[in-house]
Amino acid sequence: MTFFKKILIANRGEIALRIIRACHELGIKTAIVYSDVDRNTLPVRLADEAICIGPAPASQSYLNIPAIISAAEITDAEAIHPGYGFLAENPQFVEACTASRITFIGPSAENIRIGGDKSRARQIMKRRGIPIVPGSGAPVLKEAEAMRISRKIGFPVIFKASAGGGGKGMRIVHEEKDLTRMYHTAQKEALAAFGIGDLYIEKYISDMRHIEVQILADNKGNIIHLGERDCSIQRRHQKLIEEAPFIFSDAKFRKKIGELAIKAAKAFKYRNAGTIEFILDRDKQVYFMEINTRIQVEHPVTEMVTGIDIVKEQIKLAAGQPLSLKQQDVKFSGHSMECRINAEDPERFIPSPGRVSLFVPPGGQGVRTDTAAYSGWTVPAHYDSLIAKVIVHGKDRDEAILRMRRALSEFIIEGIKSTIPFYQKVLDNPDFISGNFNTGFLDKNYTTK
Ligand code: MV4
Repeated sequence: MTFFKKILIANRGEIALRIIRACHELGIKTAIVYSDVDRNTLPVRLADEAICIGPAPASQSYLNIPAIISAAEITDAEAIHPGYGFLAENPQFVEACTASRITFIGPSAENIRIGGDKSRARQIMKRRGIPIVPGSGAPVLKEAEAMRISRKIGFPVIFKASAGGGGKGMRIVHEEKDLTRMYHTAQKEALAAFGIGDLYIEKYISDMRHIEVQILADNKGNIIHLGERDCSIQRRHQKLIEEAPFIFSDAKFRKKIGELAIKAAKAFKYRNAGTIEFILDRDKQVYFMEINTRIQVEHPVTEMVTGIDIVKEQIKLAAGQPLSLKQQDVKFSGHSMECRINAEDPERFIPSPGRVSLFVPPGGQGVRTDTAAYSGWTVPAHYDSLIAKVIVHGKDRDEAILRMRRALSEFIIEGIKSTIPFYQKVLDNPDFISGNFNTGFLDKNYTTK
């Protein structure tokens, strides 16, 4: 069993620390890159080596491919873990790693390209007989064509950016008279955000639930799934609460959606860890939505219910090891939930960077807090405002909710604002408690505009 001797981590914050922990438990040395403002951070302190790669703006540090490749060469790292965000889904970065004989811990450049071309991913799924929401078969390049397809599938429809993400270039079109305006604004927005204005069309599914399946694939094409997560509690296309399993799941549902996810991953010739996202409609019909080609923020809820360390698995798979588990070895136990704690105003979600004068994360039975924050640390304004993930595990969903309330109530963060009070409200909402929610839940119940 030879994995790697040293891995370079091309990320920051809680995920950088998460990766360091996996490496050290595997006996692998770690090197990390950091920007000027991240000098006094826990990942920099806990990695075996750290290299400053530039000033705070990500474009000059965490997105600087030559600087990161040089850091791997200087430290003799054999592999790079990109975490999530930054370069994690940049196929050119994967190719730069390969050109320098460095292993990218993640999927192939081609996997990432397909993941980033949502219209094409849909077409591949359709050809393989995986259900997709009715809509366009290719990017819709003319307004007249958008009208023809929308009339055919029936309003309301939703325009989505082929290169999409984060809801940019997404528009719901309720009636024919809105189409022209929506088509052009969506196209403009997509072009500005991604440099590609291509749109595709789907039938708009009201009250959809966002259900996704974690998969693991080795380099020989063996693929297993680690069950589903419900990520329907979103605000402006940012997931805020995730849980596993889906409250209305059972062995039959899990087998069905899990096998669909594996079939989808096989169609993409997928490698390493990934996620297949599905739309679930009110009749519990599942439709492929997109594929995420990275370790995700919410991966811990799956770890809590399966006992599998997904980051360690990523490393072993990238080293060419065959999958160590068979599907029947994956056992599910209890219920897990994650709240993403941001350094933001809990009412208006406005970023609240600054010095954290006191930071005491929750603990105790069934509580895991993934964070790189500490008392005295300063949250920089330059990056995403996620500062901690509180993840709980309980024997069932009710126990997980009680435990999450208990954990949040003991979490002390002073000096900056955090979104903890927002979660405390949601955890008391009867519809949240009963599982009676969908992706429209936050917009309906909370003035989050
Ligand atoms: C949809 C949808 C309804 N029908 N797709 C996709 C990404 C995720 N963040 C939101 N997405 C949606 N995809 C179909 N076919 C509804 C959403 C959606 C949404 C769309 C526009 C504005 C706000 C939204 C809030 C939640 C879900």
